[in-house]
Amino acid sequence: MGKTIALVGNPNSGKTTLFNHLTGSTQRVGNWPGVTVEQKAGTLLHDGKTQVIDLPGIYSLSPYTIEEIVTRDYLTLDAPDLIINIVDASNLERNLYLTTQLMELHLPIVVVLNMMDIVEKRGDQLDVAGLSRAFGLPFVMISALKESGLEELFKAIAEPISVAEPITYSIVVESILDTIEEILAPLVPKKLRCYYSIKLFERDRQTAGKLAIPEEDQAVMEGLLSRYEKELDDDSEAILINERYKFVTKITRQVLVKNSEKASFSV
Ligand code: BGO
Repeated sequence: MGKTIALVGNPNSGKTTLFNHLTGSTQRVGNWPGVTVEQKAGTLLHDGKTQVIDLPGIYSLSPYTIEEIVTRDYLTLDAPDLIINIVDASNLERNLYLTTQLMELHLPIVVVLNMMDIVEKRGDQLDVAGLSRAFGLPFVMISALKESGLEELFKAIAEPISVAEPITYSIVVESILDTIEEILAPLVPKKLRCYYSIKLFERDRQTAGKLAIPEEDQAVMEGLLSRYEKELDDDSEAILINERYKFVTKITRQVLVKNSEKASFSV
């Protein structure tokens, strides 16, 4: 059987435009089973055999919208061979937040920086090698609208790509995640343990409901989480959201030089 690539990105990041270039007239449109969310699939024009699935546009993997549920269920249950994470490079910081979550799924990822024509028109400068180093992922610059960078993208996805590593959280968060992962060891396959431990840290009820965690282990997790929440005076989900944003903000500041900032700097 051929490989499967999943296209994942924020709404309006250019997913449909890229999907059209990748699959042309091979597209099939239907609905995801049981929900009225459109499902688009096609075959990669470049090799005529790889399946490309266009997943609903989302801002995070938290299950608040039906689109987020469809996308995260597909990524965790069907496990595509590769994620193409399409990022609106003209709105970098917000879009890269989703990338940090995708890195927790133990899947290979290529990040596509779309809308580079806008970045260039603004005169902003983006250090793509720096982004790639900081995230530990391949990044490719394209403009889906202008059809530039597509050959580089085809080359990148033809290369072997290793599984993404999650970002490193603060010491306390990492140590709580380690304990949750140990609790999950008999219940969840190794490659999904990181993702599940993060979901349990976030007190994601849907995930907790799927796992038969013994009561004494639930009490251990609850004790660790509530103590840390009290210490930081914040809920556990917000603690992780803050840490992800801090990571993304720090890197964005390092790799993006805005033309407007250059101008104000020289005044
Ligand atoms: C409209 N560069 C630029 N400049 N625009 C792009 C690029 C790019 O690289 N890629 C996509 N767009 P979708 P999702 C539109 O539709 O693919 C544009 O939600 C308009 N429409 O053309 O739909 C793309 O699937 C009227 O813009 O994204 C589209 O992820 C005026 O980004 C929009 C201006 O792309 C979203 C734009 C009637």
